Amino acid sequence: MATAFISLGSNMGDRVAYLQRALQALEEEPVSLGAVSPLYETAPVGGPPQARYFNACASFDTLLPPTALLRRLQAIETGLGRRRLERWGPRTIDLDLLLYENVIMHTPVLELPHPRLAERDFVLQPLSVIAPALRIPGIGKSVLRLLTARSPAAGVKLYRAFWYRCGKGSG
Ligand code: A4P
Ligand code: MG
Repeated sequence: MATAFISLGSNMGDRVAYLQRALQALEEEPVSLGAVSPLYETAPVGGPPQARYFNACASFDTLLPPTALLRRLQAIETGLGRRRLERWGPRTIDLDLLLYENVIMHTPVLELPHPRLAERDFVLQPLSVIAPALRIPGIGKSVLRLLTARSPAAGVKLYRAFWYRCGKGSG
């Protein structure tokens, strides 16, 4: 089993519902969901002028190797109406693979850890709640250290602490 972390984002339509449906779809995959972070409302970073995002992170255990896992995440995005029109543009759902164990890889389809993880408050803030001591391979610093080294997380506002049932059989 390998432990993986993903980030979830949505800034179109019923954003909370898209994030919830993405986690439900993930639970239908061969994965065992671990922790789900609180939900944050965040100012868009990069791309064209666009609506605010909801962002969260989640961890799970899986037997899927990294590239197969990315393909499953992309299939979930497609199933939830994601259309890739422009980079960093608005989206119903974005599922990024942040970390997969301590794997470091750079291929045209998959980079691990996610290359922009350490510079994004909308990733570091939720990740710091579920895995503050997690060390980022290649950088060698913990999530909490990366977050606190940045100026106070601007544009990242707690929206809801509990928004998805955590663990199987709990509701
Ligand atoms: N790819 C490579 N490595 C990975 C990885 N670790 N996880 C490739 C996921 N994908 C990875 O992704 C483009 C390509 O990256 C894929 O074909 C995949 O093979 P995409 O999801 O099709 O397009 P994208 O999301 O627009 O691009 P990208 O580069 O993933 O953008 P980011 O960095 O995810 O940024 N502002 C706020 N507040 N909240 C957000 O969630 N998200 C973005 C997207 C911009 N601004 C945001 C947010
Ligand atoms: Mg993406």
